[in-house]
Amino acid sequence: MKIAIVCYPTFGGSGVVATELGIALTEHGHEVHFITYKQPVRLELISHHVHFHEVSVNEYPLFHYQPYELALSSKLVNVVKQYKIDLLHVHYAIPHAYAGYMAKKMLQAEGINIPMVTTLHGTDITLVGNHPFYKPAVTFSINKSDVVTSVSESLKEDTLKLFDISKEIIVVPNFIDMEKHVNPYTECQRDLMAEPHERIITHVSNLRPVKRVRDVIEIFDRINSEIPSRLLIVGEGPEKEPCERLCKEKGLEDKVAFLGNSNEVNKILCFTDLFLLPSEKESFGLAALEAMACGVPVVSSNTGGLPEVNEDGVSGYLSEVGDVSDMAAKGLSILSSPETLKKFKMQAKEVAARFDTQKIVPQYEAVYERALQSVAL
Ligand code: GMT
Repeated sequence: MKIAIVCYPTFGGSGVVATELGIALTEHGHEVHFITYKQPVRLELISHHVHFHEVSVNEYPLFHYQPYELALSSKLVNVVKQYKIDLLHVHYAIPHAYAGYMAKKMLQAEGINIPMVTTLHGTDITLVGNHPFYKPAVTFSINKSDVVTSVSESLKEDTLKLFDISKEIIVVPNFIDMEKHVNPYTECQRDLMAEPHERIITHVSNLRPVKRVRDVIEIFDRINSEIPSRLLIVGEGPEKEPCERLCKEKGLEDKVAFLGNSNEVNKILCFTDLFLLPSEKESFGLAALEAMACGVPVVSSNTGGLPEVNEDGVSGYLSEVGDVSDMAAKGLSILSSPETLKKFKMQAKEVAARFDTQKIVPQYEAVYERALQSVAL
């Protein structure tokens, strides 16, 4: 099948899922065309089955806002025609589903009937998409997609609650390539990051307010006062500066390292003992799954889809959003002895294996078959 994938190319869960999906699809013999404004960060163009088409928007003084959706839908039309694409898969409703639908209609006018699959990732529904500025366009483009998927049961429920949806929503969870995470429990190069008696705690996100990174520091502070530890914060975003200030106020500067955006997250997770994800909202929590696949237990909030991935008492623990004392107590119980930690590390990996690429990618292929059938009718 020839599939065009539209996504956000930068650091962020939806772009990562779209890129990893595209790569996995090529391994299943499909030809994949990424259409976006920049080469996706995890994409290496090493296979002739992978193509990247850049969408560029020329600056024009008349435009106060550059019309990206227009450029994207025109690019989609051209790529579909030139490469004889069979199917569009757009990740993130805004503006991708909207631009995809426009492309579909333009192609239809030329006698080309192409199905569009829309995958909802979370913030396109729970944070941005339901703002009155966007809601009618988001509702319209979801209802006009040939097949709609969401990354968790929780996001499906939120979508049905927040929008007037007439379309069935199929849940296809985030996934992880377990083969890439085969390292058994190992100390890796932890001596670069911590003293032998210290535990290593990690948080990875785009450091936006929704991630509650200040809670991460509060939880760490409580754990560190009982078990000497180090905190590694990976990612860039608006919460970085306030968090650096908070660390200073608490006298934790020497204990907390802000590592910025990193392509070496797996290496960092390899020597991590505990992962914290206390988010306000989280439709799935790909970062938690990546940690678990590396054998790192997770203490997270119980919001959104997190209970679907982080099994309470097995791969880690869940707490109410904002309950930093409870999260610290649960973190301490995991770190309390080497035996308990080892048990949670093993269990985290076992739970992650439920979301292996090999199990989830065929679900997307089944969705594609369904979408193709829907336009053939
Ligand atoms: O929250 C992020 O880090 C980025 C965001 C995005 O839109 O790229 O991630 C969303 O999609 C991921 C992939 O499906 C999910 O695993 C994340 O839970 C989701 N983020 C939120 O719902 C806040």
